[in-house]
Amino acid sequence: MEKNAYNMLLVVGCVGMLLMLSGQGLAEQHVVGGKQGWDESTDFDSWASGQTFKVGDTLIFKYSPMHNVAELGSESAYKSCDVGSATNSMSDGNSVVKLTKVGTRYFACGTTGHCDQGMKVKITTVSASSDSSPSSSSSSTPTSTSTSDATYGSGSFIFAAVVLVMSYMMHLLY
Ligand SMILES: [Cu+2]
Repeated sequence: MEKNAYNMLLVVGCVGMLLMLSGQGLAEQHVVGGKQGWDESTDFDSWASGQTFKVGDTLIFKYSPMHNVAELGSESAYKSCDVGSATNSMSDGNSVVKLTKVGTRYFACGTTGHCDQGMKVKITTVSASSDSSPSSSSSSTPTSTSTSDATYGSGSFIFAAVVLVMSYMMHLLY
């Protein structure tokens, strides 16, 4: 009885910590198109509208060899499916794209006809710390990546501390 109560506390505490850590903006991975992946049958507009892309997040394109991923440099190239002007092309079937800065990026399938069939997606990335932007205007140092590294670092430290404390408590209990 007493033990069960302690175990419950431990579980609740642990889950709480994990929620806090995930709330701190740990980088998220977005599998483009969800379960269907990078395929011409996927509705990418509705998929993308259900996602929030933040700086530091990662896109993962999963597809069969008949497809590839071409990154397009402009909205007009995206609209007209000008895959010939691609700034970057990937065809390994499991392409990882890191969202490193705020802005819009355009991706399409380079296989003939696929983009016209709707196999394209527009990704708008927002700031990872939109709710806690720094107040001072003078210190506009472009250190968004190092800031998130620091956050991640302290998060790992807290997590390690929790694991240590928990193992100590488990030792006391049993
Ligand atoms: Cu395709």
